[in-house]
Formats: sequence, structure tokens, C-alpha cells
Amino acid sequence: MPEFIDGLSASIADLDEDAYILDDYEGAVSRWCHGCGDNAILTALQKLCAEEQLAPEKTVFVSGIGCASRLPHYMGTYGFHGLHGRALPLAEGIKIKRPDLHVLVNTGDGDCCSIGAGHWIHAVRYNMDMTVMLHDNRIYGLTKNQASPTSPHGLATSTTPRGTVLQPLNAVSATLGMSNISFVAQAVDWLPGVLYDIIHQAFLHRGLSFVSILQRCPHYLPGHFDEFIKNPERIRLLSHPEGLHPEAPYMQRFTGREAHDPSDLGRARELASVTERLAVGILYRNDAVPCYEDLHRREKHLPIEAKMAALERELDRFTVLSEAETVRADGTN
Ligand SMILES: Cc1ncc(C[n+]2csc(CCOP(=O)(O)OP(=O)(O)O)c2C)c(N)n1
Ligand code: SF4
Ligand SMILES: [Mg+2]
Repeated sequence: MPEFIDGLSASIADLDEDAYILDDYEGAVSRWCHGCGDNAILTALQKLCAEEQLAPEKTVFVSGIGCASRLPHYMGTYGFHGLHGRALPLAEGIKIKRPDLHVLVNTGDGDCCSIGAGHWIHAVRYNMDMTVMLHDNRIYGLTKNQASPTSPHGLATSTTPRGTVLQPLNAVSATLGMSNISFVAQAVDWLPGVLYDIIHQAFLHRGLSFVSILQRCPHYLPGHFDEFIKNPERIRLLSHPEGLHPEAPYMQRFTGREAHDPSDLGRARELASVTERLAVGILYRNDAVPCYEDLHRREKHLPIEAKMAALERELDRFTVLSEAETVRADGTN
């Protein structure tokens, strides 16, 4: 007969009390709309934290402003809900001062690709160790239906009532064209197993991993991604031992599978440019790109004497000397 403690069997009470469970990562109740794709991303992140047993006090979710940027409130970890477009520099500041923290960034298509575009390019180039998730719903959700840089051509919004006139910015192609990239992936919110695996690999990668996630906004763009959801042929699921694993259970459901070696940047760029058939998976990874915080730390740990001598040398370079001092400094007198 099993022993019972307050109605629980001894085997349940014996569970490791120090292990974190999903509940430990739950924050405030989400205010996102019913069916919003942000919910799927939140679920994947809570699962990631539990799977990797991330200490909540050592984990920080950083965001800008927008619906997507509310995510840190819904996590039971630390968080920084920042300023519109400024999620990445905030995350970089946190990482440089506290490299021991796990830093994850949630940013919208307006937040990252519009007002924050300058920071996006440089954050990628600095390659600090963080996981960046672009929630690309192709619209400004929080401020009620304005066109974003990723809005498709012709989309009627409150700022473009007769339809957008520009072709959209392809965030994955743009990132693949930046300097110093180390991890670029594309995911969709409606395939939770694939989404989780991509986010998990992005997290395990050391360096800046950029994951663009097509995210449904049923409030302003109902049915917007239906062409992909209803027709899986329109999705090209990328598999490779260095990417999503070919034996993953969801792979079998997709006839549109494709083997893609994530070290092949040329092919990654080709795949990203074809928007009619969406490439989902890890497009590019290069684990050899150095992280800025490591390079910075190397400088930081010079002995104080060496730093002072370097500073003196720099100051001397800009010192304006009188004629007599110049002669003395030259040793010609
Ligand atoms: C400096 C500044 N400019 C503009 C705004 C107004 N604003 C807040 S969120 C937002 C766009 C949000 O769109 P996106 O980043 O795509 O996030 P979503 O709401 O779609 O998740 C804008 C323009 C602001 N808060 N601060
Ligand atoms: S407006 Fe759109 S993006 Fe914002 S919470 Fe609602 S469904 Fe999500
Ligand atoms: Mg948006």
C-alpha cells in the first residue's frame, strides 16, 4: 500500500522540489486577443524555460513597445518592457553588464524593422549571446492597424486606406544580408512543434540568434496567413542534422520538406527570397562568429597599468605643444 501525505501518494511527494515546473514561468494573465499568435510564442518560451531549467532570477525577457512587447509581463522571470524600437540596445546593455543572464528579446515588426531598424543591423553585427524573436504579424497591432514595413503590397490599413503602395520588407532576407550573422531562422506560430524546436535551437546557439516568426493577428488581419495554414504545400520545412531534425515527428506530415545545410549562406538567401513557398526552419548558422561580450571582456581584463599607459598614449596624441615643448619632446635640443 502506498503511503499518503495530505492525500498525495508518497511517489508524488517525492518529486524533486528544486526542479522548476511550467507554473514557475507564468506571469500575469495575458491581455492578448483570443487566437493571437503571440500566445503560441509565449507557450513555447515557457516550455523552453522549463525544459532548460532556467532559473527565473537569471533569465530576462526584453521588449520594446507593441502587443508582442507585452510578453515579459506574462513570464514569471525578470523582464524589461522598454521603449518603442529600443529592445535590442536594452538587451545589449543588460548582456554586457550581466553576461551570466539568459537574455531573450521579443520585438514586433514595427518595433524591430521600422523605428528600431538601425539597432537591428548593429545588434546582429555585435552578435551578443541572446535569442531575438521577431513577432511578424505584418501590422502595427497595439496602435490599431497601421501599415508596418512588412505589410504586403496593397494591404488596406488605417494609414493606407487605399492599400500600401510599397513592396514589403523581407525581414529574413534583410538579416541574411547583414554583417556578422550567426543564426537566422524562420518559424510560424501555427506549427507549435516546429516553433518550439526552432526557438530551442536558437536558445542553445551561442551568439545572436534571430528568429522571425509569422504571427497571426486575428483582430486586424483575420485569415491573413490562411493560404499557408490551409495549404501545407506552401511551406518548405527545412531539415538537416545541423537544423531541424529530419526524424522529428512533424516532418512526416509535410510533403514540402527540403534538406538544407544551414552553413550554405547562398542557398539560405535563395530560400528566404521565395515568399510564395515559405521556408521554415534554420536557414543559416555559424557557431564560429565571436560574441562581442567576449571580445569586450578581453579588453576589460587588461591590467590597470596597461590601461593607464594606453590612455596616456592616446591623450598625448592630441596634446598641442608649444614650439619649445615640441623641440624638447623631439629630443632635438
Ligand atoms: C517613439 C514612439 N513612437 C511611436 C510609438 C507608438 N507605437 C507604439 S507600438 C507601435 C507599433 C507596434 O507595432 P509592432 O511593433 O509591429 O507590434 P505589434 O503591436 O504589432 O505586436 C507604435 C507605432 C511609441 N510608443 N513610441
Ligand atoms: S491586436 Fe493583433 S497582435 Fe495585438 S493582441 Fe490582438 S490579435 Fe494579437
Ligand atoms: Mg506588428
